[in-house]
Order: sequence, then structure tokens, then C-alpha cells
Amino acid sequence: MATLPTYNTKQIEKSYDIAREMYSAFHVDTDDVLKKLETIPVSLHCWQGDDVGGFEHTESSSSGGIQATGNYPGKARNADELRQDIDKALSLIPGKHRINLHAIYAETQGKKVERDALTPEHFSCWVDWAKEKGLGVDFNPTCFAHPLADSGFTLSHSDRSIREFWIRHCIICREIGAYFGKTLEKTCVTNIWIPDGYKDLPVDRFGPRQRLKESLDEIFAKPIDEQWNKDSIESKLFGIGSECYVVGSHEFYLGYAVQKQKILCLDMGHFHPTEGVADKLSSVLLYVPEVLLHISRGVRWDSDHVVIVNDDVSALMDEIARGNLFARVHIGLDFFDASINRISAWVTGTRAVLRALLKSLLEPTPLLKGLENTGDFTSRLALLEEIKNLPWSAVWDYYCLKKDVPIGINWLHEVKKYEQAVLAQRKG
Ligand code: RNT
Ligand code: ZN
Repeated sequence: MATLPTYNTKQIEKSYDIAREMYSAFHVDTDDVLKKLETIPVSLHCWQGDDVGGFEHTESSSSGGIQATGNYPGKARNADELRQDIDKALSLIPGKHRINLHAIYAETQGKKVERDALTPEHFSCWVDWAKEKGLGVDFNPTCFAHPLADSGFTLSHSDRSIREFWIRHCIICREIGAYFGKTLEKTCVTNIWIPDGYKDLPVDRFGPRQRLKESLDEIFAKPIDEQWNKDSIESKLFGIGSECYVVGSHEFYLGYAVQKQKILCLDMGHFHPTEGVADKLSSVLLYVPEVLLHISRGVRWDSDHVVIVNDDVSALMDEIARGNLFARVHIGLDFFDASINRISAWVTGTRAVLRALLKSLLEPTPLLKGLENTGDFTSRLALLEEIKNLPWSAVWDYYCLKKDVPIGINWLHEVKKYEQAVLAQRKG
């Protein structure tokens, strides 16, 4: 590898001082912004670490239409390795964050435990670890990669007994969510996503949606203390194998979330390519209590590429920061790339979200709103464009310095060292 740059602490502090002055000319206090940034957690999805595999070793071929492509060596083969990898990633990301688990990451000591028979005990190692690290945990039922999902239908299946299996699984997951919340004293968000849909033209569009609604009603009928577990539902436009019809569409879940006051999960890869999730927040938050974001990067389709600071992510963070929506918007990640070092994927993606967030928090919003309110759209656009040049990267470097994580690309050295020392030893 060509030599990467190194960073000098004095230089970073000097640059920060200059940046602070430049921002104060726009009435932005960079110290306050950094205090705010450290309070905002990002939920790191465990499934980037093993290509959404889980530890069940199921006989099923149903991926639910989601697939990580690539075979970069060294993926985590068990929960200990996955935790070790997440630890490494977290050590390279500034701030205190959360972990997002799926039911297939249960630890059953080699025993086969059906998904409708899982208990909090199967997640006790995750909880012990999270407690030790001070992390909150979020959760997801896994309604794919299972023989009873092979038909492509789960909660909306026409067979009542199959629906009931998935209903039991989702109820159990809400209970496990509450266990995470209570034990860690940090509310867990449990998000339901199902793959249900038709590859080709459906004739009855109502039936599956009516069944999904009934299933959700049964799942949520079980009272669970919202102090510890909150319910979230995630829509999708289409998937591989569900190109013509997805039961849980945006309209379906938006309606459901409004009616039942549930958290609406908006995944950036789950809309028409020119539709932006940023634009939706100010509408849906008038009607639903909270939103969960699955920050992702779709390339031509819902491809779940690693997140970078692009226009979509920047616009989304602008929207949250401008409205100070942090109490009502949960920031989660959802991408999986098996073609590059998986720890680097987490670090690149999470640092990208935090960098975009910082950039947005540094925006002189009151100034811009003032221009907007007086109808000076000329100045609004000119200023929006000029502030892109403000030295937010100096503020970021300083934040990393203060949080004792590598500055700039230095984190990559750590990942490469870890790859040599740990990942390279994982064979088979
Ligand atoms: C699938 C959804 C869902 C999954 C995870 C693994 O399209 O985005 O959120 O990616 O639950
Ligand atoms: Zn998602």
C-alpha cells in the first residue's frame, strides 16, 4: 500500500481554532455543535459483519430477496467473532452508539431452537457484552431465510398456521426487545420487515394486505412496556422475487403506523430512485410519533451499498438537524457489502453518517431561515452553496482527536492490522 498521510495533533488543534472563528462569523458555535454530536447514537447493524448470515445454519434457500455479494475473506463465523469485529469497528468510530441485532444472531449452544421458541436467554451474551460496553441494542425478527418463508410469504401467507408461526416469532422478538431495553436501561426499537410479495402480476392485491394487517394486529395486541420496547414497521417498493407486488408497501405501513401510532421505518433503498427520504420526514412526522431510518445507498436498485457522504445522506441529515428531530428520529444503518473488508464497511459507513451529521449541525440554519422568510431566495441559494466550503472537516478531525479515535484515513491502518492479525486466521 502506498504511504497514507499521518496527522499532527498541533495542526489539528490549530485548524480547529481557525474553523471555530470562521463558523462564529455565521453565528455557529462549533463547541456546542460537538457537544450535541456526541449525544446522537447511530445503530450499527450487526449483519454487515457476516453478510446477513446469522448462526442458525438453516436448510432454507429463501434470502427474502436481500443478498450480500462478494466473498472477501475473514467474515465472522460465530457470535464471539462478530462481537470482536464490532468492537474493532466501534474503536474507530467517535461517540457512543447502538447495536442492531436480528433474531438469527441468537446463541443456542449448537442446539436447534425454532424461531417461535427463542427466549431472552439466547441473547444473554449479547446483552452482557452490550452492558459492558455501554451500548443500547435494537432488534429485528427474522422473517426470511427459513423453510416457512420459502414460498415468499410470511405474515401475509394464505395458510393460517404459517402466519401463526411468524406471529409467534414477532411477539417473542418484541419480548426480547423489552428484555434488551430493560436490562440495558436503553429503550430498544424492534423493527418488523417481511419479504412478502409476488414476482409476477398479482390478481388479488387486497387479500395479502388484509392478512398482514390482521397479523400485525395480533402481534401488537400483546402489551409490552413502551419504556423498554418500541415497535417499528418497514416498507419496501420491490425486492428480488417480489418485483410486481410487495404486500408491505409504503402506503400500507404509513397507514398502519398512523392508525396505530407505531414507528415508521424508512429505508433509503426502498423508494423510487428519485424519491428522497429527506423530503418525507416533515410529512410523516406530523402523523406518526417517531421514525426509524435505515441509512443505505442504493445503486440503481436497493443494492445496500456502503453509505458515503452523498447528496441523499446530506439532505437527510440537514432535515433532521434543521428540525432538531433527534428525539423522534432513530438513526440506523442498513447495508451489507461482502466484497470489501467488512469492518471497513462499518467504519466507512458510520463515519460517513456522522460526518454528514456534523456538517448539517454546523449549518447556519437561522441565517438561512431568515433569508427564506423574507423571500430572499437569491441569497438563500447563494449562501447554501457557499457554506459547502466552510471547514467542517477541521471540526471533524478535532472531534476524532477529542474522542480518541484515529484521525482521517488513519483508521484504515488499524483495520489492515486487524485483517492480518485476526481475519486472516479465519479459515472455513
Ligand atoms: C430488507 C430490509 C431489511 C433488511 C434487514 C436485514 O430490504 O431493508 O431492513 O435489510 O432487516
Ligand atoms: Zn432496511
